[in-house]
Amino acid sequence: MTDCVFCSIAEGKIPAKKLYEDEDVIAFYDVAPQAPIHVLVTPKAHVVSLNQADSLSDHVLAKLLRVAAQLASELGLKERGYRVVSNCGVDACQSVPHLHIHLVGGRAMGAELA
Ligand code: DGP
Repeated sequence: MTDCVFCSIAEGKIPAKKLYEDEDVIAFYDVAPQAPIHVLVTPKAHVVSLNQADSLSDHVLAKLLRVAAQLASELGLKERGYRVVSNCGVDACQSVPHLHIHLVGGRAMGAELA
């Protein structure tokens, strides 16, 4: 999609520190990290948010979580733990309208989710 920052990253038009890529999914470091490790996992297909989950196959939706878990392990987060979040819409402060999962770790977080 034109003018979508994550589509541009997936197409290689905007640089990003990529950690994983296959035909469906790409993962890269967040440009404004909120923790020592802050990675975004996103489908290559343009889907605005989880509100459009039906536009993606179960295979791709599952892969987003699988890749997040795999990267958490590779980045050494498995033992201490990590948080996986997907902001959806205005009340959740979603700022990039392309579905993505935040993988955040490397520090202790509060018990509250918001
Ligand atoms: P959200 O607020 O949930 O939509 O999160 C969007 C995240 O995307 C935010 O943490 C910052 C990150 N981000 C925005 N633009 C870029 C970019 O051009 N490159 C990278 N790597 N991350 C970006």
